[in-house]
Amino acid sequence: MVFLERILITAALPYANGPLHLGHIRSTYLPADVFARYQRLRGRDAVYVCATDEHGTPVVAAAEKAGLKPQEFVDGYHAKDESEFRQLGFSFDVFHRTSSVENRETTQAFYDGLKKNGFIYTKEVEAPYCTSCSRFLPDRFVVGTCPHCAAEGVYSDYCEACGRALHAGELLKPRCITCKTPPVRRTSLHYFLKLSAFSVKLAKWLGENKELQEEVVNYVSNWVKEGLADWDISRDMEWGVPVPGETGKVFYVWFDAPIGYVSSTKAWAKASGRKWEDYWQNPETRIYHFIGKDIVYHHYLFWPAMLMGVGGYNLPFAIPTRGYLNLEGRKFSKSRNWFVSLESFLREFPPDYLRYYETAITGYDVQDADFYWKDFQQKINNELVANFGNFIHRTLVLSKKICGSKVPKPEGLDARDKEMLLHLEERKESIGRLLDSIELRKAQEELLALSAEFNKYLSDKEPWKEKDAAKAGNCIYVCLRGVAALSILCSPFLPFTAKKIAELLGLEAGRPAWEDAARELLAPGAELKEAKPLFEKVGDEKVAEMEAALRSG
Ligand code: B3M
Ligand code: ZN
Repeated sequence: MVFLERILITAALPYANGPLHLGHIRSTYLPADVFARYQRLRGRDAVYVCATDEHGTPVVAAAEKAGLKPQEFVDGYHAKDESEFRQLGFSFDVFHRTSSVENRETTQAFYDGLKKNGFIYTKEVEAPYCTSCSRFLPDRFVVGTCPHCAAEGVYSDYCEACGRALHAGELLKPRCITCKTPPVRRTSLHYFLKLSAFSVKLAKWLGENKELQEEVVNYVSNWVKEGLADWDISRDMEWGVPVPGETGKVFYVWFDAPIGYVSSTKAWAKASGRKWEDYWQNPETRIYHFIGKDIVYHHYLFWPAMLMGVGGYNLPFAIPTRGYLNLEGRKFSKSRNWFVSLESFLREFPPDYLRYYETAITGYDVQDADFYWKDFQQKINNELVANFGNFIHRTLVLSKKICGSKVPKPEGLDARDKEMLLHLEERKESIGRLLDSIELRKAQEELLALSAEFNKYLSDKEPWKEKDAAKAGNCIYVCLRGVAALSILCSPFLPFTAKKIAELLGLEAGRPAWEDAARELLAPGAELKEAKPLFEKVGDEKVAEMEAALRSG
């Protein structure tokens, strides 16, 4: 197959330190999946890469709490995350892990390249050390007060309140996370990446790349103007990618995590006989990193600087960034039990319900959104079921009644019939344009607008009352064209539903066939399957049950 375009899509690598919840899905994995599925349907060479992020102090702290070795601990979450993601239909070409051999080798190669190019230096630094735990306390082993915004309970590497990455020693009033002792200072040799050397290049790249989200570029550019401090990329701990030539030192998790995008691509390429270099080093490939707004600093500054510093790599083409999801007006919090895990959602509802709802409440911007059970119910019942599902079901029921479940042959279509067929072509184009520009919510709205138009057409035409058999047949024929088109156009958003519709129509599901959506896919005379409703409404009792479960904790 000759591919017209090559695209690499990544979703932020989930930390293997806790269960996935509904909030994780919205900002990255779902939008990236909708985009990847669409790109493949267009026949483009699109690869969707993800992995678990398995290093860092959060993982070690969680493993210690669970009484497990870090490796055993992350093995569990790697398997669990992958299985839940697959249940939601996320079509990763590879779901790898940062504790892999590929990631260790690639990280060390990045380090070698940066060192060779003069961007690494070492320096003795004073680092927090806990005398009662007898260890250095990097990153999340220390909590304290943010020096920029004065927020309390902040980890020493990143402030969730103001979104700034913090440097070693900056945190005020530090305490050991395990035993609450204020740490003492001990010197240790640390490795630094000369981030300051990239200020000019980064500012230029941010200013010139029109695909980057403007609102994000605006605040990131301010950080560059404030001046970029060099970045401490080593840690005194055992769990991580070892710094070559050292013992007891590993790279900072944020150094090896984005390299996980590259190493996962390598693992995939090796397994599928492809070349990873085509994706990372051929300048014609477009790289899209889907992220949440909490990791802007790392993706708009650190990562491009690393790529620039090593040389020979493509820079990100776009970094679609989205806000947080709240739950019924409050932040998701596992510790406060304000939480709906993916696992518990999937026990109750079909995966496409979550896909539909979260796409419906997520624009291409950094606005936060809220998951409300009542809103979820309303959108599923009034939009997905009453509009989209209803049109498809009505059409199939009427096809049986009026045409004996055979696709009718069109004869002398009238102006309205023809107009509907034209609509299909137009909507296919406009939905495609929106998807290409990552306006996923708008694209899904157009999909629903299309089924609403067809519902109206069917209601206006009333083929069940029509005495003229040819006219009634024409209406069914046009509606079936609509159903067939919807089965393709909905598949990036609702892959499970798309498959069901294709089965009802006797179409082969999952072909790269976006271009065919508005064509005659069902030959007159073709047999249709027995109509079955695609969806069930979300009942009031179920909503009450979910709300009660949340509030009882
Ligand atoms: N592991 C998870 C997060 O902060 C973090 C992302 C890494 S992406 C290279 O969302
Ligand atoms: Zn301690």
